[in-house]
Amino acid sequence: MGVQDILDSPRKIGMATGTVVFMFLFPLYFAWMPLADEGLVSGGGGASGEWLVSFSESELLFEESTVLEDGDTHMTEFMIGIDEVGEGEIGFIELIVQCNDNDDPGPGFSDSVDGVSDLIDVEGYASGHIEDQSADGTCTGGNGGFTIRWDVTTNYTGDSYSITSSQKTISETWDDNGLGIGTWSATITAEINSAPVIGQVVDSDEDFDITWRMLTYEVVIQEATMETSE
Ligand SMILES: [Ca+2]
Ligand SMILES: [Ca+2]
Repeated sequence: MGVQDILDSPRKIGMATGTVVFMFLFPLYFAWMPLADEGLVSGGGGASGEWLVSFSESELLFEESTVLEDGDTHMTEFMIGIDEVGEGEIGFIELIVQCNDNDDPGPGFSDSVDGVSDLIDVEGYASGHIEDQSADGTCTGGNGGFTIRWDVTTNYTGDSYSITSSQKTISETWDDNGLGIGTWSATITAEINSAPVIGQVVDSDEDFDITWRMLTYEVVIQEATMETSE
């Protein structure tokens, strides 16, 4: 089929013209889009400007308590599925273990706890974005225990700020990239210390309150209002 065959009727000529126009406009459109996004040309939806970026946060808690004797261990799990994350992004996940040893008469002989995570079933572990951690703490001072935090979104603080950028760039900055889904697991081990009182065991165990906390957020991008000085 030659050009003459293609262009042998007005209808076919019309179709060919339309195709040529489309082929011409199509690259122009895509050449223009990135410029529009960066705000270099006006009229793009993602025009660069000064934006106020803030975060609408919500949290999901899982709490449990356990009583452990010296050397006892307890495994705790926090299941995060797509439904738990919802429309948001995961900012961070915390494991908070609290204890308050007041069983011994007077100071000293404090109990303590240590914990180590097992995140092999968490999205992002295999790629090294989310790593296992361990921590320990004594059960004294009214806020005994330890807290471990994993940043799922890099550098997430939740603090609002203003920036001159494009909305697209801002949205791409605040993204958990699908990481954090899976079963967050940790094992805690108790160390119980008892004051040596002849004839009785003063302290044989301790209560541990375990809290898993997931903070999710949605990015709110608003036009920064110009401050006018009068
Ligand atoms: Ca003790
Ligand atoms: Ca105790």
